[in-house]
Amino acid sequence: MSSSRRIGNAEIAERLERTADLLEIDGANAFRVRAYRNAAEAVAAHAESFSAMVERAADLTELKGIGKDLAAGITALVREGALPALEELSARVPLGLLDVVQVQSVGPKRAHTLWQQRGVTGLDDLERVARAGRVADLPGFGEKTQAKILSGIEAVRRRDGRARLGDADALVRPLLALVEGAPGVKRAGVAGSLRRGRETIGDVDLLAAARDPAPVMAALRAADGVREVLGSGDTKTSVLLTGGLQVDLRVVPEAAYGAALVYFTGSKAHNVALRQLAIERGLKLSEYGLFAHDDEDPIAARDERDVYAALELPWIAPELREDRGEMEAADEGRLPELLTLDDIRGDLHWHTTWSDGADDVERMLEACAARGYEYAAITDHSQALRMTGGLDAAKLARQWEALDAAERERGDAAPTLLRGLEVDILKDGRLDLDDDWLERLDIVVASVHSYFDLAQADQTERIVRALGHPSVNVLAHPTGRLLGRRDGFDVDLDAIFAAAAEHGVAIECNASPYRLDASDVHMMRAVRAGCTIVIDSDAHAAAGLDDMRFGVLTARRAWLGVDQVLNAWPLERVRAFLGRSGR
Ligand code: DGT
Ligand code: CA
Ligand code: CA
Ligand code: ZN
Repeated sequence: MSSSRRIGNAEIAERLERTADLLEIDGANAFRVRAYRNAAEAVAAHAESFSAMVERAADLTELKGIGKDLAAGITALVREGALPALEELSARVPLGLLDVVQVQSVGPKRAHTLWQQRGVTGLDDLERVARAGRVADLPGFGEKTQAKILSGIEAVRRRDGRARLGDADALVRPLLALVEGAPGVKRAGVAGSLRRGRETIGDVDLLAAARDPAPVMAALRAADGVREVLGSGDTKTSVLLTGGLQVDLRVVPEAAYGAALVYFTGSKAHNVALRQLAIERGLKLSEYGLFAHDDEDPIAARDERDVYAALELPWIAPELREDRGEMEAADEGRLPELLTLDDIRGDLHWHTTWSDGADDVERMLEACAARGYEYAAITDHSQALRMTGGLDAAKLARQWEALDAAERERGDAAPTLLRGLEVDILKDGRLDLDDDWLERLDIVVASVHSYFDLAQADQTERIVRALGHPSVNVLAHPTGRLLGRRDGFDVDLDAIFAAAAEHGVAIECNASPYRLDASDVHMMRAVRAGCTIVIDSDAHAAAGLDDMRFGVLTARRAWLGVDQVLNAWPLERVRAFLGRSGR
């Protein structure tokens, strides 16, 4: 019986290629791999449709590169819609490894090693073990390869859709420095969604002020990491970076920089509202400036503040420019005083080598001190997360002995160390540690790391039950989403926020750019429900503490100020919130 849909040569070739990839990852004989690759090439290059050839029972082995086994396989694929060798391999070799071999500097051989020796079955696994430093020590890998693999994973992920805020930010910093340093540049900055701090970025918008745009455009075109120049003229240059992210650069005269910055920062909805207001005031707003009717010279254009002021508005922070009521608030003089990174006094969620962190307690505390923190809470994983080396009571007791020693060593040096644990919420809502230990902790961060696919009612009940436990202080990453990879689990967030408010549990804004969870809109709902927010880096290494700024950006997008954010408070007030005066 022939399958209803006739399979094309390109698709047959693709299946053969995939079979070759899986064979190679599986560690198969090189000749067999080669045979599949040759066949794929032969099929792709062949003029007549293989489906038609099978239908008229042509002898496929007469074609160069196709032996008896392959001919049988292709015939089965055309007739049954499945290639037997591929079916057999797919049942055995994790298909996620096909993504893993896309990562720069991982070929099939290395994928095989990662799979067999580290249990890697996809990009997520690969990232986890690489971040934990467990790739470098594999034979033939090393630190350099591990670092390359980590950036390669980003590149593979970015290929589809929007980039994460953190990735776009990291890629753009050197480009912005280049633009700022280009001949004749008076001012330069980031605009668009990246300036507004959105959690994902469609493309990056850069703006520069210079009389002569040519050398500025040239600097971007020649930048490291530019794969392709999509277009380049006097006012705009667009390039594609190696990972697939697009960057648009506009160059304007210095006298119009402010108006252009307003325009290209957006959002579109905010711009529309601004233009409408200008019309009501008898003015005209464009990317060139704010004009009185028929005048050639603008009333305001040089600075953003001038443009807003001429519209009789205070300057509106970019994070608020989403048409979520900021125009009315500005008009009525009730814009919030937004949180800044400087307001942050401590980080209450990070990991060490006691579970899956890369740095030890001393190193993490030093890094917290370097960021000027007054307090910091160690929060390694609890035992349920076995692959992280999570802590049970016995291991926690050992950790505390080590912390005692560390504290004796440090004396009164800032930051004050709070003893915490990131305790798993079990399937039924119980916590992954005995009550007597939970009570002794300074801070209990509760989170879901398992059973993501419970029905909404069950998931909600499970979390609400955990929030009702008297020792819980924080609900970490409340939806469990991973940006660009995994949606949050199905849960009634308003019920969760109500329970959190009732029990005095803070809702976390997990600042990792992979999570940003709670999101800006979720935080708005949480605060409206009466919850306190805590912004945590969830760092798994010292450098990860810097993710705090992405959390602050996201909190600003939620209109938050110092008063709503636990870790912007002095230690005494934090302790009062945690309901513990010390052990
Ligand atoms: P993205 O790139 O999807 O993450 O989001 P944006 O906001 O960066 O959007 P993008 O890159 O298309 O445009 C940058 C800004 O330029 C946008 O926020 C507002 C402004 N803009 C672009 N096109 C228009 C338009 O057709 N009308 C108005 N009013 N503004 C526009
Ligand atoms: Ca953009
Ligand atoms: Ca753009
Ligand atoms: Zn964590």
